Amino acid sequence: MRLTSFYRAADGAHAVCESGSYMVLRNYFVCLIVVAGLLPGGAHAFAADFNGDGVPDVLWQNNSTAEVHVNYFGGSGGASLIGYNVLYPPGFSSGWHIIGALDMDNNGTPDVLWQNDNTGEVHVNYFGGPGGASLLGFNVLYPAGSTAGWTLIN
Ligand SMILES: [Ca+2]
Ligand SMILES: [Ca+2]
Repeated sequence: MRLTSFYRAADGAHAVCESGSYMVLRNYFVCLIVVAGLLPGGAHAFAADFNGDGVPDVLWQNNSTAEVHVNYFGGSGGASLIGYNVLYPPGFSSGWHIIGALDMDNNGTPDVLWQNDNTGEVHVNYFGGPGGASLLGFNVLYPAGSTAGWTLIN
């Protein structure tokens, strides 16, 4: 599964493929999505199929509380919001930011990559269960300080 990043555009709701052509939300394997007004405050989110229905779902982290939700999409063009789950309650992930959503342990459910804002430490949190919303465990990918001087490309 590929990582797709979502960003807010300044000039209207649209999606941009990695190839540079405009595309619809549904084709998440090849598209970088830009949706005006969907991501307030410059927050950004990641898309991956958490509930395994073949339609990408969107992760959100609240700018103030660090609460993280997964929003499930479906329907025509994968453009209907059909539900959500709370992956992390308010405050749980304070001081960390999401850098990816990929199936690291190959169990069919995307896992969440986190980087510490101060130390640069990187963890993977494994998910599973109904809707892919149950935190199963974690591992350390990079210990504190080991990513100093480097910028993640995603
Ligand atoms: Ca889905
Ligand atoms: Ca997984």
